Amino acid sequence: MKTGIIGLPQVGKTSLFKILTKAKLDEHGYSNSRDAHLGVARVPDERLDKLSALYSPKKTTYASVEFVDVAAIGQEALKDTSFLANLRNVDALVHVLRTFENDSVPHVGEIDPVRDAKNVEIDLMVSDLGQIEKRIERVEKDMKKGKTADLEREHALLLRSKESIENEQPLRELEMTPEEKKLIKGFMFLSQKPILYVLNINESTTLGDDLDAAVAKYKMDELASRPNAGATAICGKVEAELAEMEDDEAAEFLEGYGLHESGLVRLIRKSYELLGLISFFTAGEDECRAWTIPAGAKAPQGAGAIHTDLEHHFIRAETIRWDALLEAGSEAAARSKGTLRLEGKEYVVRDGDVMHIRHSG
Ligand SMILES: Nc1nc2c(ncn2[C@@H]2O[C@H](COP(=O)(O)OP(=O)(O)O)[C@@H](O)[C@H]2O)c(=O)[nH]1
Ligand SMILES: [Mg+2]
Repeated sequence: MKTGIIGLPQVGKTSLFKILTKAKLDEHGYSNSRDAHLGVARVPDERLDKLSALYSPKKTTYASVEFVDVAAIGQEALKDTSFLANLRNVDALVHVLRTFENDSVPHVGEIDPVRDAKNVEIDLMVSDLGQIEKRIERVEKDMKKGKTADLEREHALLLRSKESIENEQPLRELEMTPEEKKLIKGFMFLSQKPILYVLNINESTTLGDDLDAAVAKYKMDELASRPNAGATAICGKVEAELAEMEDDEAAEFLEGYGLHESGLVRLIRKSYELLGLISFFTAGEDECRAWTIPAGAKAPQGAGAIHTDLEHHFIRAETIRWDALLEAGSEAAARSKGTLRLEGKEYVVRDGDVMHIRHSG
């Protein structure tokens, strides 16, 4: 999964990127550059930590998410082909919105994340509209030479997309059949990408409550409730401090703010929800590992995430929920308790399953 971090200038995009990916970027030379930063974030997962404690494997492998930190969004940037290419390539957008106050960091006008969200959305839509209009022209030319069912289908869908944008409705809100989605996929429209709004809020002594309240406080609920959208909050400043700490110290630090988990954990979980992704685990003495699959995937498809051969030669999966395994204390104990099940090809994998794939060949 690849996520693009977008937003207006000076809202905390690069700070968030650095925290997520623990990247040590050169302080100098990124703020005005159009070059995108690429980094990989480990998906924190307490369930995997606990499985790892049980197995003491040689290696623990977390799921990962790729993040791209692009330059600030604006009409100018959206005309830049390399900027656009970087952004089109992502599966989802994290839109950082500023609500933190800091007089030394300039911001356009009053703090108003709904306004900022809408303005950036318009930029995304304008970029898509240009592309749509160009393509419509092309398709109409081709249709004059000879109509085909394919051309007509594409034409109709492009007109519908155009109308949607003209009504200020981003493409992620447009209902499409799976066939239509496939047809339009190649354009990688920006306003079609699922979006997670991330409010970057002020530091406070009641941060736990403030984070929970932020989405409603800044009236982001309406935008967040739209199709393929979500919202969460972080405090970039506190997260930056957390990122520098060892686990024990971090836990204590979080407690001091009335928090039980870091904002990043929540942010990544929300991204998974938004994209309809879940995790399952494989566990053994060599490796304990998290795998990411789409919700609704059946066991063979899950096996395919590990290796395509496992999908083709799938027979059954020995399956148990992560917490049931921990409760039993070992696979053998779980087997005798009957909590370790054998699931077949039609089994829909659930978030938190631990699986052993049995295969032929
Ligand atoms: N007070 C405060 N300042 C922040 C926070 N996040 C970022 N900043 C500051 O805002 C400035 C811009 O941050 P940066 O991440 O470079 O923003 P970008 O332009 O969106 O990439 C920097 O000086 C940061 O130190 C925050 O949560 N609180
Ligand atoms: Mg930046």
